Order: sequence, then C-alpha cells, then structure tokens
Amino acid sequence: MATETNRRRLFATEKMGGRAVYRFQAATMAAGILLVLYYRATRVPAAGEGRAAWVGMLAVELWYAVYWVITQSVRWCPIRRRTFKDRLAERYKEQLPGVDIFVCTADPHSEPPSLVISTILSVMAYNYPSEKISVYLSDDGGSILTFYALWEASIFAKKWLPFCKRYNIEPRSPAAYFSESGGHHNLLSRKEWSFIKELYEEMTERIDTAVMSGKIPEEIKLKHKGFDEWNSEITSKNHQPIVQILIDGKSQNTVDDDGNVLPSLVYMAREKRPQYHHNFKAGAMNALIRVSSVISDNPVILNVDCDMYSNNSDSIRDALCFFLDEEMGHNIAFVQYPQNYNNLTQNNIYGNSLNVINYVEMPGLDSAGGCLYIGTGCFHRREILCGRKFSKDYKEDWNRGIKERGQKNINEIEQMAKSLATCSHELGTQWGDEIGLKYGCPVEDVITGLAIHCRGWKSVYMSPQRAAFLGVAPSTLAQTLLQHKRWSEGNFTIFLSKYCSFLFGHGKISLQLQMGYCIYGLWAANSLPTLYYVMIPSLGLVKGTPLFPEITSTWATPFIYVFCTRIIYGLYEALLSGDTLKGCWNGQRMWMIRRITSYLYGSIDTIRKLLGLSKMSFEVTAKVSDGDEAKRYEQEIFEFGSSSPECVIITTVALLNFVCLVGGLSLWNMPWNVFLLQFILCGMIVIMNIPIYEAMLLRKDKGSIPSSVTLASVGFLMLAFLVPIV
Ligand SMILES: *[C@@H]1O[C@H](CO)[C@@H](O)[C@H](O)[C@H]1NC(C)=O
Ligand SMILES: CC(=O)N[C@H]1CO[C@H](CO)[C@@H](O)[C@@H]1O
Repeated sequence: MATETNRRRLFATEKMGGRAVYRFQAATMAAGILLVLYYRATRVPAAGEGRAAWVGMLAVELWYAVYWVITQSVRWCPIRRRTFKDRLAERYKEQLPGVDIFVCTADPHSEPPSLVISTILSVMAYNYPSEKISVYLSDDGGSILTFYALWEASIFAKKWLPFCKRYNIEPRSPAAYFSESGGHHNLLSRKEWSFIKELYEEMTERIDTAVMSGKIPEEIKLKHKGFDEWNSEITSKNHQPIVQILIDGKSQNTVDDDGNVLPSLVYMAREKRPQYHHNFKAGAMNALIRVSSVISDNPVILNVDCDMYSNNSDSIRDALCFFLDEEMGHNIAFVQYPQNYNNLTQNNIYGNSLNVINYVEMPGLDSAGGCLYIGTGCFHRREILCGRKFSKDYKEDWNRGIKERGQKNINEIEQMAKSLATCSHELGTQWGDEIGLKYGCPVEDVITGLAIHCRGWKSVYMSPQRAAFLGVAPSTLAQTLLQHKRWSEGNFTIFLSKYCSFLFGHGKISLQLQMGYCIYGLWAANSLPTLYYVMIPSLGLVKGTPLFPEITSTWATPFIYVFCTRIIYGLYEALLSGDTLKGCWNGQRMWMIRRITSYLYGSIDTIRKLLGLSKMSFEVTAKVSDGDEAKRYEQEIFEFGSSSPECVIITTVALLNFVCLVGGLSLWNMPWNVFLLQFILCGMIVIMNIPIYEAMLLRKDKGSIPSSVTLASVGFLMLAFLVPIV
C-alpha cells in the first residue's frame, strides 16, 4: 500500500540533515544568552560610573536575544522538495494546464530593452507545449522602445525557439547562452550556431541603437500597427492604455520556422494619468491579471522580473508537479523559486548572494506552512491570487483557459483588454485589497503572500539543482544599500501595520510562520542596536568605562561562548549554502554596513511615513553600470565614489573604532583584564573595516571615498568623543 501511494506522488519532501548539531547549538546558545542577560541585569553600576551605557547594553542584548529566538523559527526543521517530472509526463501527457507568464518592466533606461527581451525569449522557450504558454510584458514606462524590442523578439523567436528545441540547449536566454563560452556548440551544427548568433547580435544592436537615439526608424514603424499607438504627446506618466497582441498563439497562421505554433506574446502598457495613483508593480500585475483573462485566462500564472531569465527550461513542469499532485496539490497556492543571481563576484563583495536565505531560511519557512512570495520567480494559481478562500471541496479546473474565441477577432479582443487596463477600472472595486496583489506597501508581494496564507492556503519552496531563474545583482555599494533599504523598509512597514503577521495571521497561520515573517519584518529594527554595539563599547574603551566582565571572571565565559558560537554557526551555515570563506568574511562586513545604513534609513523612513511626514516612493535599482565601475566590481574592490550620507555613517564608524583601538593601545597602564573583551570587539570591527580605510586613505580611483566625506566624519567623530559616557 505504501509503495502504491509513493508511486502516485509527484513530489517528495525530505528533512534537511544536521539537525542534531543545530539543536545542540541552539540549546547551549539559549543558555548562554540567559546567562549574559542575567549578568547584565544584576551588575548595573552606580550612577556616574557608566550606568546609562550599561543599561543601553542590556537593552541591546535583550533585543538581540528576542531577535535570535525569532530567527530560530525557521531553523528548527527545514525541508527540501524534489519533483518527479517523469510521472507528471506519464500521467498527464496532453492534458497539461496552460500557463500565463507575466514579465514586468518599468523603465527602458535602467532596464535595457535588450535585457528584457532575453528574459522574454527564455520564458517563451520553456520545454512545454507552446500553444499552452502565453507571455505578457507589462511596460510601466509606456515606451515605444520597449515595444519595438518586443516586436523584434517576436520575429527572432521564430528562429530561436526551433533552435532551442532542436538541440535542447540551456540556458534559453540568448544573451546568457551566447555569452557562455561553451564547448557545447560542438554538438550542433557550427554553421547554424553562428547564423543564429549573428541574427541575435544584429537584433540587439538595432535595439540598442534605437534606445540610444530614442527613435525608431520610420520604415520599421510601418511594419506593425502597434507603433501607431505612440505620438509626440505620449509620456511615461500620461498615456492611454495600450495592448498589442504580437503573436496570437490561438490563430494557426503564426508559426515558427519549423512550422510549430508559437506561444502568444502580448505587450501591455496600462493607462497612466497624473491624477491617478498607479500603485507601482502591484498595479501592473493586477492589470496583467485582468488583461490576460480575456486573452488566454490560463489557470497558472508565472511572474518574473524583467531581469530574471529562465535558466532551466523544466521549471513549469517542476511547478506543476506540486499543483497537480493528487494528495497535496489542492492545498498549494503558489510555488516560489529562489532569487539567484548570475553576476555575483566569486567572493560576493557586497554580500548579495542571499545564500543563507535561499538554503536555510526559505526551506525553514516552507516547513512552517509556506515560504514567502517574493515577487519574482513564482508560479501562482490564478483563482487563488484573485482572492479565493481555501475550501476542501474546491476543485481546480485545470483545463480552463480560452480555447476558441468564437466570433471575436484580434482587434476586438485588444479593445476589450484595453478597457480592463484603464486607470478608472479599479475605482470602487476590491482590486488591490481582496482581489489580486495588495496595494499600499513597497513590498506588496510579501503581504499578498501573507494574505494567501491567511486564507488557508499553503505554498512551497522549490530550489532545483540547476537554478530556475537568474537575475542581475546590484553591483555597487550604493545600489546594494538602496535595495536593502527598500526591502527592510517595506517589511518594517508591514510589521507596524495591521498586516503584522502576529495580528493578521493570529489564529490563521502557525506561530512558527508568524515568527518567520517577522525575521524580515524586523530587519530594520536591528539598526539602532547594531549602531550602539559598534560604537559605545569602543568609546568606553578610551574613556575607561568597562562594559563587559573581566576576562578572568567566570562571567566572561557566556559572553565569549555566545559571541563565538554566533560567528561559527553563521560561518557553518554560509559555507554549507555555498559561500566561499572570503565571501563569508565579506558577508560579515556587509551585515554590519547594511544594518547601520540601509536598515537605519529604512526604519527612519518608516517612522516618518507613519507620522505622515513623507509619502511612499519607489526607486528602481539601476541594472546598468559604467565601465570602470564594472571593472572594480569584478576585481572585488569596494565602490563608494559618491558623498552620500550612508558613506559618512560608514566612515565615521570605521574611523571611530580605529581611533579607539589606537587610543586603547596607548593607555598602557589600564587594567587589561577589565577591558580585554571590549578591546577584542573593537579590534574585530577595525579588521572588518580594512577596505574602508583603504578607500579613505590609499586609493585614488573614482570609487574611493571623497575627502569631503572623510572630513565630515572627522567632525562627527569629534562630537562623539565630546559626549560623556555615564
Ligand atoms: C544555469 O544553467 C546552466 C546550464 O545551462 C548551468 O550550467 C548553471 O550551473 C546554471 N546556473 C546556476 C546558478 O545554477
Ligand atoms: C548588468 C550587469 O551589471 N551585468 C554584469 C554582470 O556581471 C558580469 C560579469 O560578472 C558582467 O559581464 C555584466 O556586464
């Protein structure tokens, strides 16, 4: 009987190993933390001898203890998922459901159209029946350049798709495929390979030239009616709705060079008017849900960012193994893939790899009832995304989807679709609240996922060996910090709103999952405690205020134990997740920098918004960087360059610790056993900051720290020394 059930399952769930080590570590760590807190609480010095600083340390350590407990929720029993695609193929054969693929882009200058269409081509070329795929591009920039690029892609697809399928190549993004210096083209005809490569390069060049000049050649404009939508009055913030079906998979007359049907390809720019709020990406996604409902209306929706190409042509089949599983499938609302990057440097200088999140935290959330929806690389069930509540009896209609259009021709369908993408369509409806993605928060995806979980559904996390999607990581410090500011701010806003997982999820999702959501919700709240910990003990060192037990006292043991275990276990997790040793070290530095800058800004802005002092804004992270910057990135050299306030914070903290270390060393006659722990802490911060000193003093390139920043931080430093530690 058991084997019978096993045979039928389309996916397997396995517990991750190493739990004994983990639980031993967690138990001893908990004991250590309690001892530290006990020591702090019972040894408060007299007023005037550093009482305030001591109480501050107590508060910070208390906070860290709470946060540590929260982060354990996802480490208790992480799981891995494995799929059986052969069983899926055997069982469903021609009966597979249709899939709508949504790609969102916002601006042709920070997200170059040639990059966008590589993503589009990669998702059109999935190893899946073409007539069951419809690809939609939402262009929030409303740009004719993006439309032009998509039109070029619709023509190139006729060559590219047969090529991919004939030789079964991977990855299926032409940009990624041709930039990989692979020996794998030995397998295929060299002539054909060069021919396709040349076609691709010519196309990219035409697109890049058009983007550069900002104009489309007149003779091209005659080739498709869609170009007529644009006139000189149209701007990205003020235009009518545009929907153009570039390839209509339903009509049999658009076929590729081998005579096979192509996936549908649709361009959409929803209406934009200055007087209407457009709700950023969530607004675009909701418009796509409606527009697609009259064109293909497939039951499964994949949502990817325009810079995340598909690196694995089997992802659709993997995801369907979850949805179509007889035993568990009916519970599952979405399948989330990890956010992986293709242009990380080997040692991950800006700590962008997200490895620990991808390999430890997400699988842990999965075990707690559902991983987060992170806004890209995610397969949804349409009905559930549109607000359906969980019910045992609900049976998904996997065959839904528009097969025959009856009497309507393509123009009528486009007109219908346009009427669904107007500004006023959502007025007085539940869109953005009960239906579709939620509005009103910069990380709309996370609350949308939370709301789905709270309606009773589960989600799964799928991380196949070969990454399913690869995106572009920020490649400068400023971009990295901006991205983290946005994430931390968004999640903190959720935490402080009615969508806080403890309130909104109370009684609906497990406590473990409520805590899991808070790991990210409270990122921003770590900023002040960290700022305190990297400054006050060091200042105490030069001012003669002891803040840790003497090294000879037994009370030093729990402090050292907690500190070392935290580092060693963190290292173990990072190495296991695939970081290099140097990468972990860089990760530690970025951990500190993110907390004292991005998270600090994130929390300040959240509070300001709560008090009504500022409005929500959304900055797109640029996906391009200039030549010198790119070179420094590849050589793993820190990029500062601008005199932003973040830089001032980073240099001030670095300088302060350096001065305190030197100051401490020069006080020979101080009681060393009292100050040794403080000295070590300060020393570690200094070692971690070595690249900052280099950028301040030694480097002369454009990415170094401008002298105005150094001067400003010297000023702040003096102020810091003036403040007495009481
Ligand atoms: C992306 O796919 C290629 C094969 O096409 C594979 O060699 C590579 O390892 C994949 N990348 C990641 C990060 O898994
Ligand atoms: C857009 C971008 O920055 N892409 C870069 C990613 O990294 C590779 C090398 O690591 C560069 O070649 C790309 O230009």
